[in-house]
Amino acid sequence: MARNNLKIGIVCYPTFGGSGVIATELGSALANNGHEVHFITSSQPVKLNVFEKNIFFHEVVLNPYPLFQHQPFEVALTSKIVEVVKYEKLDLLHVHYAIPHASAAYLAKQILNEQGIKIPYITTLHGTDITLVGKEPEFEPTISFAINQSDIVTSVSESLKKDTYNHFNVSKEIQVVPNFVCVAKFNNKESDCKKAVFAPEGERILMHISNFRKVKRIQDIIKIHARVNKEIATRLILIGDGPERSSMERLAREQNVEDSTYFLGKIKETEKALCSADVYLMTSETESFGVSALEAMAAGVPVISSNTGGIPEVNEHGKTGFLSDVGDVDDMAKNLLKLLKDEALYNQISLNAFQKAKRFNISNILPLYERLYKDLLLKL
Ligand code: GMT
Repeated sequence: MARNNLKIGIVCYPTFGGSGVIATELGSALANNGHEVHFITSSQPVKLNVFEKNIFFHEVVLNPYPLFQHQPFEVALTSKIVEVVKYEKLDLLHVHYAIPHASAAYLAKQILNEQGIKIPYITTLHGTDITLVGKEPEFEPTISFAINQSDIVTSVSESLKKDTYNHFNVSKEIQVVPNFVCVAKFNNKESDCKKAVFAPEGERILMHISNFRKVKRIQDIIKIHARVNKEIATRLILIGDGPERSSMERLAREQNVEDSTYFLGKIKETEKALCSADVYLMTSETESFGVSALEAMAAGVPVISSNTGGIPEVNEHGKTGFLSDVGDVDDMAKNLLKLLKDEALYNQISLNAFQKAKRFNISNILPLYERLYKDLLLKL
């Protein structure tokens, strides 16, 4: 294998969360570019196609033992990283989401060092590892340490970089490498779009995709739909699943919009859904970036969002959509009505959203990571 083609270990969550999706798509793009990519995860990442050339998957297996109240996942992950680095002769590790991946990578690096094997690791901070879970006292000292010990640290937005310095005892330089989208996949007008199934009378389709956690404030989305639907016929499509789903179904009934709200559950190919959307809603309490909003923009869909965290780095007020304070349902509904009632404005914002998404096209971001990998090897 030529030195330009690296052997890369990717550690990430295999689930539908944004960090796992970004890690999987980055791995696929790297493999497509000739690198050999080894995913080390607790199960096969949902978006991973193991039949692609240069892609390998190593499962972290945990066997139950009666003594354990909780399975020691981090120990199993560390041992699996050691095994894969050693036998697959990896050049570097790229860990996504600090908890517990950065600390497992740190420990694996020390173990391998004892055996004369040098393995550098790059940690990418994604969001809740910093803004919600990570800063809890139960995690903070370990996370600060593992971030500082990383050979390179990146964050997915300027906002997340600031949050990291504010919440953690981190002295390490953090480089911002924004999240990305494959524009060609989302801008596919030929795709088999099911708009008529949900909006047979030409109703306008509002859409949201997430893991239905509290932080997403899906209650705001349902309330916005309930208000706007009184003036313009709208249909709300909610994609994903998670802890808030049942209470949100209840809220849709309380707001009398259960017949115009569709809960579709988890969908792998979001491009097949977003081609039906007229407007994308993201009302999160906190959001380090908002990949699903970027995907919507790549499909030419304007975004109505809160103005928190890294969202303004993606969605620009009055240009690619509209932003309001967190929880300001009145303002969000007002902006949505303005957008839906003015065709010229809608078309301009849709075009701007698409143009902005192109800046985050994977072809622009992949070289940034490849450059960092080369820098990483120079540190050995
Ligand atoms: O909250 C999620 O959507 C999942 C979470 C994750 O780490 O899996 O997403 C975070 O990382 C994404 C990819 O970098 C970002 O686009 C999301 O904004 C971020 N979520 C939050 O900050 C709440």
